[in-house]
Amino acid sequence: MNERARAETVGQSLENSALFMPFSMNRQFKKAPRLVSRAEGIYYYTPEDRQVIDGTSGLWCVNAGHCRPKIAAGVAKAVATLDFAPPFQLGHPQAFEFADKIAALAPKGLSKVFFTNSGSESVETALKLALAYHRARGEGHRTRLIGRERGYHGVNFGGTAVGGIVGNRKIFGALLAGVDHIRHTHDLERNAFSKGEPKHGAELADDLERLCQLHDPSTIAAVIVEPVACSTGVLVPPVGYLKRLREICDRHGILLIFDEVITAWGRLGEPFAALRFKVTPDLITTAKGITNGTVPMGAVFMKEALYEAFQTGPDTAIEMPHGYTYSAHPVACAAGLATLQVYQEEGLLTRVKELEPYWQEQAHALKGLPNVIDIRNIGLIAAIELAPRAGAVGARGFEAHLKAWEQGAYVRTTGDILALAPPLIIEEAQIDELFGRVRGVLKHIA
Ligand code: PXG
Repeated sequence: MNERARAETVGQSLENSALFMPFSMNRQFKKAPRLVSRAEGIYYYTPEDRQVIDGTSGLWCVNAGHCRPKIAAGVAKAVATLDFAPPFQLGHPQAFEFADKIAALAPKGLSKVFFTNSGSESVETALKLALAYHRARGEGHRTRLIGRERGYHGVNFGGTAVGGIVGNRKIFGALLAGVDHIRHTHDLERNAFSKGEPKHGAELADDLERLCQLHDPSTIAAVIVEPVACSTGVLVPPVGYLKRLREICDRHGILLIFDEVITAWGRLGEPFAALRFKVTPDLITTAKGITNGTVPMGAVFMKEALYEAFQTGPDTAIEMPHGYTYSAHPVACAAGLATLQVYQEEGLLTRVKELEPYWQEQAHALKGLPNVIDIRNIGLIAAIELAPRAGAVGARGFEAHLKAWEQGAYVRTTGDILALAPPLIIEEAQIDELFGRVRGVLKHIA
């Protein structure tokens, strides 16, 4: 049976499926499903065994490539040895080992780690820690949380509130009180076709100063931004922008949180984007690549001073009434430790430094194709922005997504922006293969 015929058969059987798919067009998908049944290296395989190049590392998480035997073995061993251990008032050795190992990779000073199960939970944890930290130091009046337009910080209430993607916010009511947003940095007029950090826009960081004047800085607890805003379509920070945000936060005693759910774990050629941009936040949230996407896990890194601020009551007091049943889950810790071993043995946390010039060149070689209004890149990430069709924003982008799938490339799209971020093990010839397929798609999209 050819793939189309098979898909139709599967489609019929999925149309009444119980599954409510997340962030998906359920009706469209169930009519014409796109399914994968196995994966290896940088490729997915459909149930018909058609090979599809994974242009987005799953959902920006499979940094070491798919189905790595060492990670599979680590996970299998953990499941059979210690399937679960309560993380409250009890521990298991791998939780401590993993925390110490990843803290050693974090920017200097971010020496303590709190485990969660996802990026969304990491964000909630970081926001709560920020509020509790100020309170512990007698600054309980710092209750405001500041995000940025077009930011994505997961889907729980705090993350949705500080997030700045309108479609993700508008149907969920009032969200959190006391949240405000600084302006986003996307500026095609001045920065289209930038390679790496765009030249213009450092001054947009001063929008934080504006909010400080509006609300009074003493009311602001924390600012959260993605160093590179990926979900919204890859917004690379302008030169000097992050440094300027840091300075404003320092001036006013505001905590700076970098949401590195995507940008950590080698994506930008360093273990964390903070190291690449040489700007140190007070907290870092992460997830995804921490276990190469195999087992759900997230983490929040914090400066020693945050941890210390909570260690003031009697020894018999619980310092932080926060945590999850599955914080530091033994299977996730095993996946994380095995992932880290693979990252380190293969130099993946810094490999992108070597790949980036070639990646950049190939991405920008798509300039001039129909409807391409911008190409931008940093690390092993690239975005191709297409002009929207009149009266149908997103239609061209979604068509590109579908066509790419047909042509053997899995590519994420958000609106009319294609985002590419393959596994960090990709070779130059495979970069050619990926861009070759994308080129084929763009040539044929009206
Ligand atoms: N923060 C950031 C910066 C993220 O990118 C989250 C928080 C939430 O993580 P969880 O693990 O709760 O999903 C994310 C997640 C996409 C895409 O295609 C991006 C994410 C998730 C799904 C799709 O851009 N980022």
